[in-house]
This record gives sequence, C-alpha cells and structure tokens, in this order.
Amino acid sequence: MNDTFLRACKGDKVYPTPVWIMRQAGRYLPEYQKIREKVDFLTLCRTPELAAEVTLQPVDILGVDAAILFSDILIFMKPMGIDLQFDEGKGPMLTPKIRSLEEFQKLRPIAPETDVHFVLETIKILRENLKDKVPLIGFAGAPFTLATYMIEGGTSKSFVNTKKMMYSNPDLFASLMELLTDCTIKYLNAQIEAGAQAIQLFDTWAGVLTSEDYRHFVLPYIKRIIDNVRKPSIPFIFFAYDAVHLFGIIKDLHVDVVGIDWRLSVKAAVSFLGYDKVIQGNLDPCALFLPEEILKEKISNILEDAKNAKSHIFNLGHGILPECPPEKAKFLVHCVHELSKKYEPVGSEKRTDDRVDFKILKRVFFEGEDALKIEIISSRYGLMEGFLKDISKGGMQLYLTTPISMPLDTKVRLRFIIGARQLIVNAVLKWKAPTDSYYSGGFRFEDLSVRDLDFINRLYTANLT
Ligand code: 1CP
Repeated sequence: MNDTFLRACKGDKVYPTPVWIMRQAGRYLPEYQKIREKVDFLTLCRTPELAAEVTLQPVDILGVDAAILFSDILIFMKPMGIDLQFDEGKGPMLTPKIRSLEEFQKLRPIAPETDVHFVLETIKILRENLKDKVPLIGFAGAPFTLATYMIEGGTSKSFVNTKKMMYSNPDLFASLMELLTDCTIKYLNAQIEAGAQAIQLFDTWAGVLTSEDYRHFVLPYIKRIIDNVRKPSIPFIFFAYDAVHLFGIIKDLHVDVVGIDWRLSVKAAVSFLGYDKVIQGNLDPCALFLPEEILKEKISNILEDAKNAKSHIFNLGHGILPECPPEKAKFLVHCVHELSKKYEPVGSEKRTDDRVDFKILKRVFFEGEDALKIEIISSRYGLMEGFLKDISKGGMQLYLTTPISMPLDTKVRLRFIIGARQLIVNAVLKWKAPTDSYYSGGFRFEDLSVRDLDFINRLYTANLT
C-alpha cells in the first residue's frame, strides 16, 4: 500500500509529498455526476456500494495518496431527530431549528452501529478495495460547526442565532455542544473500528468566533474529542477554516496534523504553529483556474515553504469547487509529486536513526563556560532538556539533564530552531557514560556548509531573551 500519507501524518518527511484534495469526490468529476443523475446526494451517502464507488473515483482518476470516505458531516442529523434536505444549489436545510430547550430535549444521541450502519459498511467495502492502494480517511464535523447548522437551520452568513444562544442561553448552548461531542466521539470511534486509518475533524465555521469565545465556548469539546478518539496508530487531523486568529489555540492541540486554509502562506503558518507540527494544505481552490505555468509556480512555492514544517501533506485550503476542470486537479497531483521529489535528501542525509529538534532557549553559563540552554524534541525519546557547548564547524558537546539510555553511536538529523529561523544538519552522536547530574555526548557534524557554519556562529551572538 502507498503509505506516504500515513507516514507524513506521523511526522516523517516523505518524498514525494503526499497529496489529497478536500471534497475530492464531488461534482467537478463527470464520473460523480453520472452517478448523481440516478440518485440524490443523501441516497448516495446511504448506499454503501455507491458511496464506496465515488470515494474510489478520485483515487483512480487523480492518483491522490489518500481516500476520504464519501459522506457528509450532517449525516447523523436524521437519527438525532432532525430532518435534513439538500436542495440543489441551496445547501443543507435542517428542520426543526434547535433554538429552545423544548427542541433540544427532543434530540437523541446516536448509536452509530444502527443509526449510521451504512457509513460503517461503506468503510468496510472501501478497506477491502483499497488494500493495495491508499489509506482511508474518516471524518466528522466539529461540534460548533454542527451546532451552527442545527441552530441556523442551514448555512449562514452572520451566525446570529448561534451567537445569540451562546451569549443569552449559555447553558442550552453547552448542552447542545455536550450532546454533539458525545455523538462525534462515538461516531469517529465507530469509523475507526470499521477501518478508517486516519481521522479529520472539520471545524468549518470556527473562524466566525473570536479567539476568546472559541477558547471558552468550543475548545473544551474539541479537546474531549481528541482525548477520546486519537490513538497512536490513527493520525488525527484538525482543520479549521478561516482560523488564523485561532492559531494560538490550535497550536497547543494534541493532534498529529493541522490542516490550514489558503489565506496564510505555509511559511507564516509554520512559524505561528511551530516547527514540530505536520501541516496539511493549502492551495487556494481558485488557483486551479490559473494557467498551468502559474499554477505550477504556486504549488512549488507551497512546497518550498513547507520545507520548514516537520512534515507536509499537500491539499487545497478548502474543498475543490464544482466548477474546477478535472484535468487541473490531475495536473495538481502530478505537479506535487514531481516538484517535491527534489527535496529528497541524498547520500548520507538519508541515514537517520533519530530526528532531533533543538529549540534554543537562552545563553547561559554551564560548568563555568558559555553554553546554550535547549529544549530537545527527539523523534525517539520525546521531550528533554539540556545544554550545548563547544559549537564549532566539526561538532559540539551535548549535555542532557533528562536521563535516557541511548545507543553509543546514533545517526541523527538535527534541527536548530532559534526564533523563526532554523538549520538542519546531519550528525553522528558519540555517547559517553552518564555522570551523576547529566548525560553527555559529542556530536560530529556530517555535512556542514559554510552558510550553515555561519548560522551556528550566529547562535552564539544571538540576542536571546
Ligand atoms: O450535490 C451534491 O452532490 C452534494 C455536494 C456535497 C458533497 C459532494 C455535499 C453537500 N457534501 C459532500 C460531501 C462531503 N462533505 C465530503 C466528502 C468527502 C470528500 O470528498 O471530501 C466531506 C468531507 C464533506 C464535509 C462537509 N460537509 C463540510 C466540512 C468541510 C468543508 O467543506 O468545510 C461541511 C461544512 C459540509 C456541509 C455541506 N454539505 C454539502 C454542502 C454543499 C455543504 C456546505 C454548505 C455550506 O456552505 O454551509
């Protein structure tokens, strides 16, 4: 199976960069439209053989590196007691609107195995069909986004009824969020049980809240979902749309991947979210209307920016538009695969046992000498603290204050992070026996260019606060 997507989710730098497209099964594909001529959208979602067929279409037609279950975030509204209709061109319509305690009390929690058995069957069919192809992503809508549809009765511009309930009846709003959180946890775990190999949580309307309100009214529920769904073997992707102002909150979520929309450059997003994050995104869906040469340049810029991220999964910054020519989507996938190959390390760069980020905190005196206090994130050993000394062209000394047992000779890929700048070098660590207060070892740099050396020299003179 092509596992580039799953490996990238877990933080491996993968070449070529994996790519999938939000709403990749959809109206822009004539093959999808052909099926939709015969059945309406909800029937399509509720018929496992057909839902599986349209899920597979973009995998076969575009060559994407992941499949996403064909369904909708609103699919469990009906079992909750809400009538859902999709009228052509109008988007979803939900009745009754949930605006009072009486309406809320009529809602039912879902039992995925019976209420949305068709989704679970679709997943099973897909896993069988995708065996030698690509991994399958399951998904759900985040409680706030679902709540907006339930309160507004459909899509909205101002979300006035949602905010009105949030401010004037916070208890009712919290009860609705609580119920939706329970349903989402059950629903996502049922998808995992059925075979979903990664999960994406869509918080499409997160951005309409201030960061203060998001933190207060929404974040606890997001955290509860992550705590109850995320597993080491099942990467968790969090996608919030139009949410740059929420990056300070999103950055601390315990997720594997952060999906970003198209508004901010990947470079800026990485510096806000941190170099230890896997980023998914973020070409503007409208960029697919550009002439090929310019489109290629935009894709190339994103790949270049993403060099700084822990790892990168290419995607659009939001769903592909029904007007998009399918050949442009094909071109996109091809370009991502071709253009990202050049970033693959060659020769000695490939031999890495461990990947270590050194976050330089401040200059200090250590053992009577000038040193750098560092926070260390090792792909093998996790978070540690220590000091760096004797930094030179050839190598440096590392002192760890966190006890670990490490092989005597470890090949590592070191990333120095100082403010928004960073440097990646390959090194070999020769580990010495520990003393009472710290473990120490010497790094020998394997390849260090003159420019890199300059960066290292600057580490010592940098004004760290
Ligand atoms: O006419 C049609 O064929 C229906 C169009 C359509 C499709 C193809 C809708 C109606 N939903 C979907 C599928 C869908 N929806 C997927 C399938 C998997 C994929 O290929 O990506 C997914 C993941 C969704 C998720 C979804 N539905 C979201 C979150 C993602 C996002 O776009 O931000 C939201 C907000 C919805 C609600 C929804 N469903 C459909 C529409 C047109 C909308 C948006 C309405 C609005 O603007 O409020």
